[in-house]
Amino acid sequence: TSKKDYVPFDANTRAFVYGMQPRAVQGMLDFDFMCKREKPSVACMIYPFGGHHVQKFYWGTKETLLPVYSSVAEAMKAFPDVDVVVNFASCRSVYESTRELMTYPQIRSIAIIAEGVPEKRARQLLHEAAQKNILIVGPATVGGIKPGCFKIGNTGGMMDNIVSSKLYRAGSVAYVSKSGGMSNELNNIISRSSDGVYEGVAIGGDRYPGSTFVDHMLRYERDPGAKILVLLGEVGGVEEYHIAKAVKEGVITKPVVAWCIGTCSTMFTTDVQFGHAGSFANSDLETAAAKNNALREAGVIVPETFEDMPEVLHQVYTELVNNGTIAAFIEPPAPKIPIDYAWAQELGLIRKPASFISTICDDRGQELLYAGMAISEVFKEDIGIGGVLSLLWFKRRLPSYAAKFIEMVLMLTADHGPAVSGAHNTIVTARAGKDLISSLVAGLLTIGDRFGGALDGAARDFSTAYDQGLTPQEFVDTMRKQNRLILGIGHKIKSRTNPDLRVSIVKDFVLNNFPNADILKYAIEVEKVTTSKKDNLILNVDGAVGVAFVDLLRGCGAFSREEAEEYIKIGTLNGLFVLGRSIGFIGHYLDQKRLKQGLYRHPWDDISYLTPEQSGEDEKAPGTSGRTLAEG
Ligand code: Q5B
Repeated sequence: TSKKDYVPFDANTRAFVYGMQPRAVQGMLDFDFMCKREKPSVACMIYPFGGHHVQKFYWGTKETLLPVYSSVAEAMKAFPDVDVVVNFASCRSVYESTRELMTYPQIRSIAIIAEGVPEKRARQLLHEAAQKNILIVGPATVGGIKPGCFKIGNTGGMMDNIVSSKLYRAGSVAYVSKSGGMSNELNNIISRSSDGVYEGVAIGGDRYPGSTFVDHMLRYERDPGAKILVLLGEVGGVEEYHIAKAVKEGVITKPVVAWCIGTCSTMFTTDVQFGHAGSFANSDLETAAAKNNALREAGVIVPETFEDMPEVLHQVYTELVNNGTIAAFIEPPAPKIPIDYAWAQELGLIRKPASFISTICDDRGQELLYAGMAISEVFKEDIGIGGVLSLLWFKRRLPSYAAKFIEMVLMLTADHGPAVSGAHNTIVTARAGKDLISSLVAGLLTIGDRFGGALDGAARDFSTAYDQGLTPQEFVDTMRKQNRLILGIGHKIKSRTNPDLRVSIVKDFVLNNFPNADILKYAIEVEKVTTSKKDNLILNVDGAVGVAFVDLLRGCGAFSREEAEEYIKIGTLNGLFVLGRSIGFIGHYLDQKRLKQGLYRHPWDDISYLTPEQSGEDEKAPGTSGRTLAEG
């Protein structure tokens, strides 16, 4: 490219991001937008898994798509203008990926973010990069930033931080430090004590960084945009001495303000390893104090303490403004940054009407809450499935007899053999090769007024008749006049002489445990009327559970009368049958699969074919009687 060799990044720099790092990419794009770049600095991501695809990002308030290539070769071919790579590969794969990247002559700079890269590997990479004249920043670095131009990965932190340090426009101070945290501190100090950062690089905390303090300081020396150089060194290593030498020998002529942190290490009675791998003094020479002295002696401006650094920097800056080295500066207005919705919400800056309301369960906190009850409490108090259902259906704890009744209903309705409509459909569906959910749903979809879904209707009709003061006989007569079946009455196989013991269990429990069983008692009287007409017109399981639940809702003290009516109206009670019978349907599904039953086909001889009479001699299917509707 036509770039000067001391300028690795400018306002036209385009980069590859190696690794799936959408947050870092979004941070880079937000920075670009804030700097009023025309094109995003990220050309594409390279991610070896998942094939070639695109990912959506914000460009300001609008959205844009960035490609993701699964190979370096494809990315290089698609974007020959890219000369920087931000390599997020892990310490395990970064060696191979960096070496591969370096085989492409278009690449001039690579930032290696990974921590824990083996020193031997790091040194091999440096050697190869030096031969190819490629600038390596890192390993173990957040990267670097060129205000108004380009930002490597997550450098500079959140957007509000970038704005407060004015990194959206160039200043005159170029710095080099080791880590992201130290760089952030410098961004802040420099923006307050001068016209701001011109460029900043964190070389990384490892013992063998890809580029060193002096490499960058020499670049800054040659770059006319950098007027003041800042070095933030640290205990460990001898890199800072190279700066001292360069200043002493006049290789660096621009004012250098420097400080080595870690001067407190002498206060410890034992040797101290600070956060970075390289921040350990192997000899007195490597202590921060010794390096600060050497820098001072060489002519570098070294404050008395780190706290004095802003003041010292400000003095240097003012001198350069006064002598005309730095032009007077008019601060442009800070750009407006679109902030992510989630972040704005967290900061309490915006509000939005929710699309959904939920009042039964909350999974947002550390612990799941069922109607306000922590899941650990659910188990500590051993509230059982009846208690859980009370919380999730009725948003309250019910008396223990009520919870027990609910459990009892689920157990009673769990199954009634393979012949009932729902189980039959589940079995047929399972045998057609369908999965559990399809087979279960096929069974559940048969639940309705006639089969298993008469609970709500029974609850409604019996309680209404009772409330209206109709005698059982009047109720039966009224229903007959209206040509309506009484929901909850009648059974295909159960009768007075073949009683349904499930119903007896319900009756016994309710009559012995509920404070009030008015509606159940009323239904038992109705049953006497209907069975006097026909033996199978008994109070069936749907009816018994339905009316008993009205007694529960009305009498347990946990509901107002309006609430009790509403639960019946909104169709709560059929849910008990649906839930209970799901246990059985799943059982039937598993049974069929275990038995490896093949496709079911209903036998012809079990179907009366009463088709319209045809003219001529029709071919009859084998095994059919061939009788027609006309023949009777
Ligand atoms: N008649 C249940 O009918 C059944 C009458 C009636 C007045 C009535 C029928 C019915 C209401 C709905 C209901 C829940 C279809 C049932 C359940 C779960 C299950 C199932 C299992 C399990 C049975 C013959 C004569 C006719 C009718 C009259 C019948 N019901 N009159 N009110 N309710 N009930 N469903 O035996 O004069 O001859 O014309 O719809 O509560 O689903 O185990 O199988 O756990 O899985 O086929 O227990 O009663 O009688 O329809 O031929 O009627 O009785 O008008 O009179 P059937 P039909 P007429 S429990």
